[in-house]
Amino acid sequence: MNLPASVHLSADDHAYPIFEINHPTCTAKVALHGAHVMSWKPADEDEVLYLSPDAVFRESKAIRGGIPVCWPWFSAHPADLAQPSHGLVRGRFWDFIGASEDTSGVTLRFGIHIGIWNAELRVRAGEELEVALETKNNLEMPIVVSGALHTYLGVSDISHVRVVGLDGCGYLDTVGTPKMLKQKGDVYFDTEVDRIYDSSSRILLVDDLSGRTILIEKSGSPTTVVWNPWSEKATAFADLPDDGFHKFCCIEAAIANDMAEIVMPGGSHVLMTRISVEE
Ligand code: TA6
Repeated sequence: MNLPASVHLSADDHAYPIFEINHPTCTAKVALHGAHVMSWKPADEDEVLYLSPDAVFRESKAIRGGIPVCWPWFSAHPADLAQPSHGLVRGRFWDFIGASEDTSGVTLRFGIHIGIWNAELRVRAGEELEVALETKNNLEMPIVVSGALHTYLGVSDISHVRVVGLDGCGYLDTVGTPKMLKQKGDVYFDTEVDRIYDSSSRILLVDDLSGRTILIEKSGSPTTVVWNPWSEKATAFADLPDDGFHKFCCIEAAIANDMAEIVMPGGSHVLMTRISVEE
Protein backbone atom coordinates (compact mmCIF):
# COMPACT_ATOMS: atom_id res chain seq x y z
CA MET A 1 0.00 0.00 0.00
CA ASN A 2 1.56 3.29 -1.14
CA LEU A 3 1.08 5.82 1.68
CA PRO A 4 2.41 9.40 2.02
CA ALA A 5 4.95 10.13 4.75
CA SER A 6 2.34 11.41 7.25
CA VAL A 7 0.20 8.27 7.05
CA HIS A 8 0.91 4.77 8.29
CA LEU A 9 -1.14 1.72 9.14
CA SER A 10 -1.36 0.91 12.83
CA ALA A 11 0.72 -2.10 13.63
CA ASP A 12 -1.74 -3.33 16.25
CA ASP A 13 -4.17 -5.42 14.28
CA HIS A 14 -3.80 -6.19 10.57
CA ALA A 15 -7.27 -7.72 10.60
CA TYR A 16 -8.64 -4.30 11.53
CA PRO A 17 -6.54 -1.69 9.70
CA ILE A 18 -6.44 1.81 11.15
CA PHE A 19 -4.80 4.66 9.21
CA GLU A 20 -2.83 6.89 11.55
CA ILE A 21 -2.12 10.43 10.40
CA ASN A 22 0.70 12.43 11.94
CA HIS A 23 0.96 15.70 10.00
CA PRO A 24 2.25 19.12 11.10
CA THR A 25 -1.36 20.41 11.05
CA CYS A 26 -3.02 17.57 12.96
CA THR A 27 -3.08 13.96 14.06
CA ALA A 28 -6.01 11.70 13.15
CA LYS A 29 -7.10 8.07 13.00
CA VAL A 30 -9.39 6.50 10.40
CA ALA A 31 -10.49 2.86 10.48
CA LEU A 32 -10.94 0.96 7.22
CA HIS A 33 -13.97 -0.55 8.93
CA GLY A 34 -16.82 1.81 8.23
CA ALA A 35 -14.37 4.32 6.65
CA HIS A 36 -14.70 5.60 10.17
CA VAL A 37 -12.92 8.73 11.39
CA MET A 38 -12.09 7.85 15.00
CA SER A 39 -9.97 10.79 16.07
CA TRP A 40 -8.93 14.27 14.92
CA LYS A 41 -6.63 16.53 16.93
CA PRO A 42 -5.52 19.78 15.30
CA ALA A 43 -2.01 20.91 16.24
CA ASP A 44 -2.11 22.95 19.49
CA GLU A 45 -5.69 21.82 20.24
CA ASP A 46 -7.22 19.02 22.32
CA GLU A 47 -8.90 16.01 20.64
CA VAL A 48 -12.13 17.18 18.97
CA LEU A 49 -14.00 13.87 18.53
CA TYR A 50 -15.38 11.61 21.26
CA LEU A 51 -14.50 7.91 21.10
CA SER A 52 -16.09 5.64 23.68
CA PRO A 53 -13.53 3.82 25.85
CA ASP A 54 -15.83 0.80 25.48
CA ALA A 55 -16.01 0.97 21.67
CA VAL A 56 -15.92 -2.43 19.95
CA PHE A 57 -13.48 -3.02 17.09
CA ARG A 58 -14.77 -6.00 15.16
CA GLU A 59 -16.48 -6.49 11.82
CA SER A 60 -20.23 -5.85 11.75
CA LYS A 61 -20.18 -3.59 14.83
CA ALA A 62 -20.15 0.19 14.34
CA ILE A 63 -17.50 2.01 16.36
CA ARG A 64 -19.15 4.08 19.13
CA GLY A 65 -17.86 7.59 18.61
CA GLY A 66 -15.88 9.46 15.96
CA ILE A 67 -17.90 9.90 12.74
CA PRO A 68 -20.04 6.84 11.88
CA VAL A 69 -21.20 6.84 8.25
CA CYS A 70 -24.94 6.22 8.23
CA TRP A 71 -25.82 5.34 4.60
CA PRO A 72 -27.76 4.71 2.33
CA TRP A 73 -30.47 5.49 4.88
CA PHE A 74 -30.77 7.22 8.25
CA SER A 75 -32.21 5.40 11.28
CA ALA A 76 -34.77 2.71 10.34
CA HIS A 77 -34.98 1.65 6.67
CA PRO A 78 -37.93 3.54 5.14
CA ALA A 79 -39.69 0.37 3.95
CA ASP A 80 -38.06 -2.67 5.55
CA LEU A 81 -37.64 -2.70 9.34
CA ALA A 82 -35.59 -5.91 9.06
CA GLN A 83 -32.76 -3.83 7.60
CA PRO A 84 -30.06 -2.53 9.99
CA SER A 85 -30.60 0.88 11.56
CA HIS A 86 -28.47 3.65 10.01
CA GLY A 87 -27.76 1.76 6.80
CA LEU A 88 -25.36 -0.88 5.52
CA VAL A 89 -21.84 0.50 5.77
CA ARG A 90 -20.97 1.37 9.39
CA GLY A 91 -20.27 -2.30 10.06
CA ARG A 92 -18.33 -3.25 6.95
CA PHE A 93 -14.77 -2.89 5.71
CA TRP A 94 -14.53 -0.39 2.87
CA ASP A 95 -12.01 -0.47 0.01
CA PHE A 96 -9.02 1.83 0.42
CA ILE A 97 -8.67 3.92 -2.76
CA GLY A 98 -5.71 6.14 -1.98
CA ALA A 99 -4.03 8.80 0.14
CA SER A 100 -2.24 12.06 -0.58
CA GLU A 101 -0.80 14.90 1.42
CA ASP A 102 0.41 18.47 1.04
CA THR A 103 1.46 21.20 3.46
CA SER A 104 -2.18 21.86 4.47
CA GLY A 105 -3.14 18.29 5.32
CA VAL A 106 -3.85 14.70 4.33
CA THR A 107 -6.61 13.25 2.16
CA LEU A 108 -7.75 9.62 2.44
CA ARG A 109 -10.26 8.09 0.00
CA PHE A 110 -12.41 4.99 0.54
CA GLY A 111 -15.04 3.25 -1.60
CA ILE A 112 -17.82 0.73 -1.13
CA HIS A 113 -20.15 -1.14 -3.51
CA ILE A 114 -23.09 -3.15 -2.18
CA GLY A 115 -25.73 -4.18 -4.74
CA ILE A 116 -27.13 -1.02 -6.32
CA TRP A 117 -25.24 1.18 -3.85
CA ASN A 118 -21.93 2.86 -4.67
CA ALA A 119 -20.22 5.44 -2.49
CA GLU A 120 -16.87 7.13 -2.03
CA LEU A 121 -15.83 8.74 1.24
CA ARG A 122 -13.12 11.41 1.31
CA VAL A 123 -11.50 12.47 4.56
CA ARG A 124 -9.44 15.68 4.56
CA ALA A 125 -7.59 16.15 7.84
CA GLY A 126 -5.67 19.35 8.50
CA GLU A 127 -6.38 22.48 10.53
CA GLU A 128 -10.00 21.60 9.69
CA LEU A 129 -11.60 18.19 9.27
CA GLU A 130 -13.75 17.67 6.20
CA VAL A 131 -15.62 14.44 5.48
CA ALA A 132 -17.47 14.08 2.17
CA LEU A 133 -19.71 11.12 1.32
CA GLU A 134 -20.45 10.85 -2.39
CA THR A 135 -23.33 8.63 -3.51
CA LYS A 136 -22.81 7.55 -7.14
CA ASN A 137 -25.69 6.31 -9.28
CA ASN A 138 -24.24 3.90 -11.86
CA LEU A 139 -27.69 2.55 -12.75
CA GLU A 140 -30.12 3.52 -15.50
CA MET A 141 -32.81 4.48 -12.98
CA PRO A 142 -32.98 7.08 -10.19
CA ILE A 143 -32.02 6.02 -6.66
CA VAL A 144 -33.20 7.54 -3.39
CA VAL A 145 -30.66 8.05 -0.64
CA SER A 146 -30.67 9.39 2.92
CA GLY A 147 -28.12 9.14 5.72
CA ALA A 148 -25.86 11.10 8.06
CA LEU A 149 -22.29 11.79 9.05
CA HIS A 150 -23.02 11.01 12.69
CA THR A 151 -20.33 13.11 14.38
CA TYR A 152 -19.61 12.63 18.10
CA LEU A 153 -18.01 15.87 19.33
CA GLY A 154 -16.05 15.73 22.59
CA VAL A 155 -17.18 18.11 25.33
CA SER A 156 -16.12 18.80 28.91
CA ASP A 157 -19.64 18.11 30.22
CA ILE A 158 -22.85 18.06 28.18
CA SER A 159 -24.66 20.12 30.86
CA HIS A 160 -22.31 23.04 30.06
CA VAL A 161 -22.83 22.89 26.30
CA ARG A 162 -25.09 24.89 24.04
CA VAL A 163 -25.69 24.67 20.30
CA VAL A 164 -26.00 28.04 18.58
CA GLY A 165 -27.54 28.62 15.16
CA LEU A 166 -30.77 26.64 15.18
CA ASP A 167 -32.99 29.38 16.62
CA GLY A 168 -36.32 29.49 14.78
CA CYS A 169 -35.74 26.14 13.00
CA GLY A 170 -38.52 23.55 12.95
CA TYR A 171 -37.50 20.15 14.25
CA LEU A 172 -38.83 16.66 14.80
CA ASP A 173 -38.39 15.74 18.45
CA THR A 174 -38.11 11.94 18.46
CA VAL A 175 -37.92 11.51 22.24
CA GLY A 176 -41.16 9.80 23.31
CA THR A 177 -44.02 10.46 20.91
CA PRO A 178 -42.52 12.18 17.84
CA LYS A 179 -43.67 15.80 17.58
CA MET A 180 -42.84 18.80 15.39
CA LEU A 181 -41.64 21.80 17.37
CA LYS A 182 -39.79 25.08 16.76
CA GLN A 183 -36.44 25.91 18.34
CA LYS A 184 -36.34 28.94 20.60
CA GLY A 185 -32.84 30.27 21.14
CA ASP A 186 -29.84 28.01 21.75
CA VAL A 187 -30.12 24.24 22.36
CA TYR A 188 -29.24 23.22 25.94
CA PHE A 189 -28.96 19.73 27.42
CA ASP A 190 -30.52 18.63 30.71
CA THR A 191 -32.27 15.50 29.44
CA GLU A 192 -32.23 13.17 26.42
CA VAL A 193 -32.13 15.19 23.18
CA ASP A 194 -32.81 13.48 19.85
CA ARG A 195 -33.92 16.03 17.27
CA ILE A 196 -33.92 16.33 13.48
CA TYR A 197 -33.72 20.03 12.60
CA ASP A 198 -34.73 21.48 9.25
CA SER A 199 -31.48 23.35 8.83
CA SER A 200 -28.76 23.66 6.25
CA SER A 201 -26.85 26.32 8.09
CA ARG A 202 -23.56 26.31 9.91
CA ILE A 203 -23.84 25.94 13.67
CA LEU A 204 -21.62 26.38 16.69
CA LEU A 205 -21.15 23.99 19.57
CA VAL A 206 -20.13 26.12 22.53
CA ASP A 207 -18.56 24.40 25.53
CA ASP A 208 -18.96 26.97 28.28
CA LEU A 209 -16.87 24.95 30.74
CA SER A 210 -13.76 24.43 28.63
CA GLY A 211 -14.27 27.68 26.71
CA ARG A 212 -13.92 25.82 23.37
CA THR A 213 -16.19 26.59 20.42
CA ILE A 214 -16.45 24.15 17.53
CA LEU A 215 -17.83 25.27 14.15
CA ILE A 216 -19.79 22.71 12.14
CA GLU A 217 -20.43 23.56 8.49
CA LYS A 218 -22.06 21.26 5.96
CA SER A 219 -23.41 20.91 2.43
CA GLY A 220 -25.75 18.49 0.67
CA SER A 221 -27.63 18.15 3.96
CA PRO A 222 -31.11 19.61 4.50
CA THR A 223 -31.31 18.42 8.11
CA THR A 224 -29.09 18.54 11.18
CA VAL A 225 -29.45 15.90 13.89
CA VAL A 226 -28.63 16.84 17.48
CA TRP A 227 -28.36 13.92 19.91
CA ASN A 228 -27.38 13.11 23.42
CA PRO A 229 -28.84 9.96 25.03
CA TRP A 230 -28.58 11.29 28.61
CA SER A 231 -28.39 8.90 31.54
CA GLU A 232 -31.16 6.36 31.06
CA LYS A 233 -30.53 5.67 27.37
CA ALA A 234 -26.76 5.65 27.91
CA THR A 235 -27.05 2.61 30.19
CA ALA A 236 -28.64 0.74 27.26
CA PHE A 237 -25.43 0.96 25.19
CA ALA A 238 -22.94 -1.79 26.09
CA ASP A 239 -20.22 0.10 24.17
CA LEU A 240 -20.66 3.33 26.13
CA PRO A 241 -19.86 3.88 29.84
CA ASP A 242 -22.99 4.70 31.85
CA ASP A 243 -21.60 8.20 32.46
CA GLY A 244 -20.22 8.53 28.92
CA PHE A 245 -23.12 10.73 27.86
CA HIS A 246 -21.53 13.59 29.80
CA LYS A 247 -18.60 13.69 27.38
CA PHE A 248 -20.11 14.06 23.91
CA CYS A 249 -22.70 15.82 21.77
CA CYS A 250 -23.65 14.48 18.35
CA ILE A 251 -24.08 17.14 15.66
CA GLU A 252 -24.87 15.27 12.45
CA ALA A 253 -24.94 16.50 8.87
CA ALA A 254 -27.94 14.47 7.76
CA ILE A 255 -30.48 13.72 5.09
CA ALA A 256 -33.21 12.55 7.42
CA ASN A 257 -36.88 12.76 8.31
CA ASP A 258 -38.22 11.98 4.82
CA MET A 259 -35.75 14.44 3.28
CA ALA A 260 -34.27 11.80 0.96
CA GLU A 261 -32.20 12.91 -2.04
CA ILE A 262 -32.99 11.56 -5.52
CA VAL A 263 -29.81 10.76 -7.50
CA MET A 264 -30.43 10.53 -11.24
CA PRO A 265 -28.76 7.91 -13.50
CA GLY A 266 -25.09 8.75 -13.94
CA GLY A 267 -25.38 11.44 -11.27
CA SER A 268 -24.07 11.77 -7.73
CA HIS A 269 -24.85 13.51 -4.44
CA VAL A 270 -22.30 14.70 -1.90
CA LEU A 271 -23.05 14.97 1.82
CA MET A 272 -20.26 16.95 3.51
CA THR A 273 -19.42 18.09 7.02
CA ARG A 274 -16.54 20.42 7.90
CA ILE A 275 -15.42 20.81 11.50
CA SER A 276 -13.07 23.44 12.90
CA VAL A 277 -12.11 24.83 16.28
CA GLU A 278 -12.87 28.51 16.62
CA GLU A 279 -10.07 30.61 18.02
O1 TA6 B 1 -28.69 10.19 15.41
C1 TA6 B 1 -29.42 9.94 16.58
C2 TA6 B 1 -29.79 8.46 16.61
O2 TA6 B 1 -30.63 8.13 15.54
C3 TA6 B 1 -30.43 8.17 17.96
O3 TA6 B 1 -31.82 7.94 17.84
C4 TA6 B 1 -29.67 6.92 18.45
O4 TA6 B 1 -30.26 5.75 17.94
C5 TA6 B 1 -28.30 7.20 17.84
O5 TA6 B 1 -28.60 7.64 16.52
C6 TA6 B 1 -27.30 6.07 17.93
O6 TA6 B 1 -27.70 5.00 17.15
P1 TA6 B 1 -26.77 3.68 17.16
O7 TA6 B 1 -27.41 2.75 16.16
O8 TA6 B 1 -25.39 4.10 16.77
O9 TA6 B 1 -26.79 3.17 18.58
